[in-house]
Amino acid sequence: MAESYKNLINGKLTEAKSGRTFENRNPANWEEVIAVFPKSGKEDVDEAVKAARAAFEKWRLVPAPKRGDIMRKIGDILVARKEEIAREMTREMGKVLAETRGDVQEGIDTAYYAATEGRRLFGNTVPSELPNKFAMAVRTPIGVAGIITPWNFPLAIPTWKIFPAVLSGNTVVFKPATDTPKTSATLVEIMMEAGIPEGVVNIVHGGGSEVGTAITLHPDIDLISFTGSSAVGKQISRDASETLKRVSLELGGKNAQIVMDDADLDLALDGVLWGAFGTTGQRCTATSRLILHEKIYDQFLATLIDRTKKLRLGDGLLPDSDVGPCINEAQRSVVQSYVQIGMNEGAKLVTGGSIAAEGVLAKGWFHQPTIFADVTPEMRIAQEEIFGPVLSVLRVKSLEEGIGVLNNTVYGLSSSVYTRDVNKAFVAIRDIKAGITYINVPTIGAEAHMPFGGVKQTGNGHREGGWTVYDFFTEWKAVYIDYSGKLQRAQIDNY
Ligand code: UN1
Repeated sequence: MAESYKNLINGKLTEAKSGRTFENRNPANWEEVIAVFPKSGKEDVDEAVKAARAAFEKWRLVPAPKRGDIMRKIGDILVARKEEIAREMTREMGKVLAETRGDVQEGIDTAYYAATEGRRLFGNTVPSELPNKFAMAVRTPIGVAGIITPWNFPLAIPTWKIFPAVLSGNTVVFKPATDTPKTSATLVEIMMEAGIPEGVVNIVHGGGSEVGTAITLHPDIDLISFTGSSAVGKQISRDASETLKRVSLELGGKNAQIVMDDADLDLALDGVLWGAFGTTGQRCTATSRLILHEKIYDQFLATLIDRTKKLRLGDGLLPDSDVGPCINEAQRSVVQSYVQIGMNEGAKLVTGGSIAAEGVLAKGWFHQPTIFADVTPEMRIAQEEIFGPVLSVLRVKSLEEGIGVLNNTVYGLSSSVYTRDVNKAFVAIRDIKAGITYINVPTIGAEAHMPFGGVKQTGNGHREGGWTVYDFFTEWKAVYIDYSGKLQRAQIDNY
């Protein structure tokens, strides 16, 4: 019998009111049921919001350094349980063990950053224009945050959102992805063990159209932080506008790596292999396009094809697997449909292109690492996010043309340029339209203490990570204190 999980609302384990459940399965071996979770609905969200709202009135008054102490403890527990959580995460979503360890590490880094932020949460003091008057701006908690997260970083992304939300004094209703509910349940369990009070973090499992929509429309939720597809992000934005919620959206990408003719080509090769096929291409920062200078195009492509063919597909728990499965059958079908689109558009399929179902691979949702060459900028495989192990290769004559091609999508999350020419590097940093630009580094691998997010249709202008995410989870309050003992009229009595 598979393990059975519940929601956690106001510190109590509760079934979905409907009594319905859903299963969570291993994408590398679909026969393996990992656990059963409640399929919740609006009525469960209502309970969670009530609990979070009541808890907010106490939690907002806890000194931030004290909230930070709990964050430190969460970090310590994550350190102690890192290996166990990583193994469970690989079973749950398929990426290889080195990567799930990295995912947990990103959560640890975020916890320790939040711990220290409890002793900062800096505001500003500024001079008043009037004598004997003091002016300052302080950060205040906002209220109840709805947190809706994807399956590709089942621990790291929830921590990016929940830790700063809670450290800032907000309370949380958390809906994790239905493909990865177990890692999320473990995270919440750890938060409780570390001393997060009942009601401050509530987890409600279930689908986007039921739980997600109920969160987004709920009048008593003040802000929404969402990472996922652009289509869902746009819907959330529309729904949240009904109650004028503050919304942070982290959506799609069509990230590119440019390789110039002066680059260290071995380094660039390692970079694109990792960026394109790490996490089976299922990162919003994944390298989906490779833009090669014409002088190195043929040589680089040949070596890339060779190295890609050597990547070993397999269960991420096995030490010799390089690339795990797609998350589920539907996602693998999306990948397959883009392979068909690429062929119909006249791009040249140079390796991969099929599902991988030899031997034990037949048990899971594996797809061969796939490369299309001779892709042109207007093709759909150069424009649309695929979220799988498919790389489109384009040819350019100069850095300027490369940057133009790189910028020519509706997205703007991550970008990368390989060059040894410092002048070219700085031109690229200036002219690339993206939230993240790497020089001689692949498009993946952002660090937890730096701003994370994108421009254009990748998001709506907010940033996660580092100090910047605290701007989203706090509200500025301007405070004036007049100690002159008389009425002083600003803009009037002093001019
Ligand atoms: C994502 O793909 O949604 O920068 C997040 C990276 C990781 C985070 C990716 N640290 O690739």
